[in-house]
Amino acid sequence: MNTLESLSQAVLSGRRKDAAALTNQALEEGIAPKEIVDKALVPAMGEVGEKFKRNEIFVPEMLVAARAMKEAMGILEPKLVAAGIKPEYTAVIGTVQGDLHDIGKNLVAVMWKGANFNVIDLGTNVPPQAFVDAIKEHKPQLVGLSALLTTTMPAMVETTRAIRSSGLPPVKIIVGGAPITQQFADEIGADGYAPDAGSAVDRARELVGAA
Ligand code: B1M
Repeated sequence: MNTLESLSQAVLSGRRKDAAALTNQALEEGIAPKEIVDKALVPAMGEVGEKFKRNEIFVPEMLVAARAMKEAMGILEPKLVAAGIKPEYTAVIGTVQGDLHDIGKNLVAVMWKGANFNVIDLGTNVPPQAFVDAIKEHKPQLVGLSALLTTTMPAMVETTRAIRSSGLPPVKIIVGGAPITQQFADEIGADGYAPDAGSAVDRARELVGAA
């Protein structure tokens, strides 16, 4: 197994220290930081998403894999920035107003980062106007709204409405969270829905035209 394959395996199985050591080893071998991201980290997180979708792994395994990826990215990010390499797509994500649940939203954010999106995470209890302001500032291709409470589903409607009527250039909206369905997404005029963090990567890539 070469270094990139070993790094992929380390991320997949959540071995944080190995992920850091193998990232440094790959750099020492002269492998470009972008190649490490594209050939080891992104495929590893892609596989994590697939396994999660198939219920072969669960939230804890996903979190340790994400932590290992973060460790590797911590080493690579300064080098990517220095080389002027930025992710091609930007996504803004947040849990809608009134809702404090963030575990699922954080998983989606980390999977999007793993798919090499620049992710602006607005946190929880995010008012519609804060999404609009973030779109103005960061010019994302994609906005992700998460809600875990049936009582905060209307905030998703408000937020979608605020974004659509803001006069800003069109942006794709993807929604998710335990009470959200494809039917609800269609009703509120969202562009996409994903039932889990793995599918959220597939939908995101489709919506920005990267799939
Ligand atoms: Co709350 N809570 N909670 N809670 N909580 C639920 C959601 C609930 C179902 C529990 C229950 O009653 N059985 C219930 C909602 C009922 C309803 O609305 N029908 C509930 C309630 C009522 C409440 C409070 C009102 C309780 C109270 O105070 N009386 C209160 C509300 C606070 C508020 O938000 N204003 C509350 C508070 C809390 C805690 C703070 C204690 C804590 C949250 C901690 C945190 O998030 N930092 C909490 C928790 C942990 C839960 C449960 C137990 C777990 C939620 C979770 O993290 N799941 C939950 C019951 C349950 O689900 N068993 C419950 C794991 C997570 C990985 O899944 O978030 O679904 P999930 O995310 C998935 C997908 O949904 C999807 O991908 C993720 C990964 O696969 N997804 C997206 C999520 N966002 C997405 C976005 C996308 C795409 C996919 O695109 C952008």
